[in-house]
Amino acid sequence: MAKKPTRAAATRAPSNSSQAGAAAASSVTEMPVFDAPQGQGGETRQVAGNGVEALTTAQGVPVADDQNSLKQGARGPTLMEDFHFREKIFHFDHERIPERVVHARGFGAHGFFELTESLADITRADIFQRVGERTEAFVRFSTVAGSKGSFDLARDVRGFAVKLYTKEGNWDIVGNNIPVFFIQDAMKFPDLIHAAKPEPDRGFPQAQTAHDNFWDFISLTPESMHMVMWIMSDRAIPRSFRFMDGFGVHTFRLVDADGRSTFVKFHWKPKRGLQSVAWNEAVKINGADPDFHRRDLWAAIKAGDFPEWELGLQLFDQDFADSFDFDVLDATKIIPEELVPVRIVGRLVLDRRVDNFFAETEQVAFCTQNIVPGIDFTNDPLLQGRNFSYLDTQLKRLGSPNFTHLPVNAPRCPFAHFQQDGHMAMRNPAGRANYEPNSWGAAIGGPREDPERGFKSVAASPEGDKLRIRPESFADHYSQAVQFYVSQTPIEQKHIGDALVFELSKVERPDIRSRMVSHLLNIDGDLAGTVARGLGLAVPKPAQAAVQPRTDLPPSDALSIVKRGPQSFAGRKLGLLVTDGADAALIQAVLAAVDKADAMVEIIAPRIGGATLFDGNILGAHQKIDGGPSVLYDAVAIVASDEGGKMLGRDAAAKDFLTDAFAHCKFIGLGPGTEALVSGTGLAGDLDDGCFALKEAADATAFVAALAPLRFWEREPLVDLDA
Ligand code: HDE
Repeated sequence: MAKKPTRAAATRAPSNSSQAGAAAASSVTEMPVFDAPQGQGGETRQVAGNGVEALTTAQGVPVADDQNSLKQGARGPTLMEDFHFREKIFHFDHERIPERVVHARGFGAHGFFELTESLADITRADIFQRVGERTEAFVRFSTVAGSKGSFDLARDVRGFAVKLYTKEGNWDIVGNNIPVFFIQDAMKFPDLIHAAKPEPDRGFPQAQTAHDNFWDFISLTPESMHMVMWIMSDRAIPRSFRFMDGFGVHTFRLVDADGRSTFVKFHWKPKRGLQSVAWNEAVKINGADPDFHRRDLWAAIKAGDFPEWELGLQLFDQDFADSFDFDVLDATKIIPEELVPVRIVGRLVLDRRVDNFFAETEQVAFCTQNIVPGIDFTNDPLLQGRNFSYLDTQLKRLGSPNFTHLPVNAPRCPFAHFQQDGHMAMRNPAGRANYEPNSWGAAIGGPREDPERGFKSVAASPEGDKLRIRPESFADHYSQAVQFYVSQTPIEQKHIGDALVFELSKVERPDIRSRMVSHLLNIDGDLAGTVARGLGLAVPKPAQAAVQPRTDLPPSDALSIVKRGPQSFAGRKLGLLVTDGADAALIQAVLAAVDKADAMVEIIAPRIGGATLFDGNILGAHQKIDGGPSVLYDAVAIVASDEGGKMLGRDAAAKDFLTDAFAHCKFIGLGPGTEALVSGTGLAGDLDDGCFALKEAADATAFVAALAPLRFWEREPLVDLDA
């Protein structure tokens, strides 16, 4: 029997009710903003009867009912003529574009580059001429292997891609947080990425290198060994995008007005220092907050704590290149900072979040070949290959050669050319002449070449036969891996060993595990022994090396995270677990000390509504205990009442909060009421110098000052029995 519809059942209150409109107006910054292109109806907004902006179709037709499709009878079929329904579903069906084949998961922000030292004597690049001048920038950080929806704390390289909208065109430095790469020739890139991505028959594992195919490829690719040291180090599990380095990786050239060139390597150095998490912590963060890194960047910018990096340059000439132990065109090698110091010439600040993730972070198109007059490539065969790949991939991903018309990709400087048409062309050249040369005269003839200011390649005279060959000068695969390993502090070396054992323990074929250990023998005998022991393997023979590894390269402090720690808690986050009845004065003192240290705090309480403190005031909570595990914080403190503390001592999530913080070598503040929790976790006899008693308000300042080293690594041998 047909049911008679009632008006109430058939419709929902429109979301643009005046109440919703008022609420939206009070949080304007979170409202979506659509910038309609000029001249396409965007200047004025259609107003609905209740005074708010009218919902329209994409054709601009005002919509009367967005809740129900058009039917023949209340329970009848939907009609083809429902153009609003069809347009809405059609558009939804086509919302996805192919994700990036690598670096699919990323997060971007806007900011600026400011020059602090002029390079006018070295390069004619406009961006490097005038001290104090700012250039708009967009930066996208990423993981490499995982797909778009993967988690942030994968063990992986991080992309660090910077688009600089200079006055002479867009310059992209498409770099990573690690200064070397797995391979020397772009020819091997598809193999490397196939091996790292989920195995093709089963479609897993996602966002991890801990599987047979990856280590099979790597163990057959000795040139990867230097990179293996870096990705097995804590560099591959950064605490935040804000606390990691960036590198241009390849050697580039800076070119002056006379065409003279200087070699250059680009470095981004974080103002807040380097920091990483522990592996066991990374695994748990991925469950607790898969968006940990993007949320961190979003929150820091929102709070006005703008992430900042210094731009550093290693500049050198042909004589240095000729005398250097390795080939400067080999992207598996660094130039130690002790050999060529990093000269700081500017700063990069990220001060604006994206308005729309898709429009900006997803559609931004970085291309290594986006360089500007005054910058040039070298013959690094990895870079040369990349120069083909990036333009090609944008066509696939964004679907049209007109991706430069998208606001995030468009130059900010004036531009003029004769390129036209194509899918989604938004601005074709005006006028009659769309070719060159033409004789229509300056006014309507369109743009002309500029031999003075235009981009010129460095004049080079390549010599030799046409060959498919790897140069002899690329043959040393181990020496810099040794140098990296000996530059690490003991705790960092231990983490490298742990990471190798973990990764290789997920490899099913013992011969692959063994082949990797045979490479490690060319890097460090103790490391190889530790890994073999951890895997339960007999130590194999060392791998045959094309060039005998050197052990005389001096350690470089710049390669260690711990040696470059910030010695400050600024920009970090304390997790403060409180219960009802807790000491309000002590809590206020901790909050004030954290604020003074330029750091952040999150309150965790048994209920998200907050805790009623001893003085009767309610302290709002950011997280409920199981929503705010200690892995999300750099350090933790707990302040409870006797009653609340007893409850914590019985609560599994509260016990995890403390035991994890302890296991991850965090500094811990233990306020009143925490005895039951400490004994409930069995840690009473283990508390060490990284644990601080917070008895009264006066203790808060000393506690927060003590957080500066970020971790109490001395604890690790006690909590990790492999140590
Ligand atoms: Fe990339 N890389 N890459 N890469 N790469 C891409 O371009 C490629 C390499 C890097 O946030 C792709 O737009 C080849 C080194 C970053 O949008 C693709 C080779 C370094 C990003 C591509 C390399 C990088 C990419 C996929 C070997 C550090 C993300 C989507 C020759 C210096 C940019 C895209 C963003 C992205 C190709 C090696 C950094 C397919 C062929 C070395 C940060 O074009």
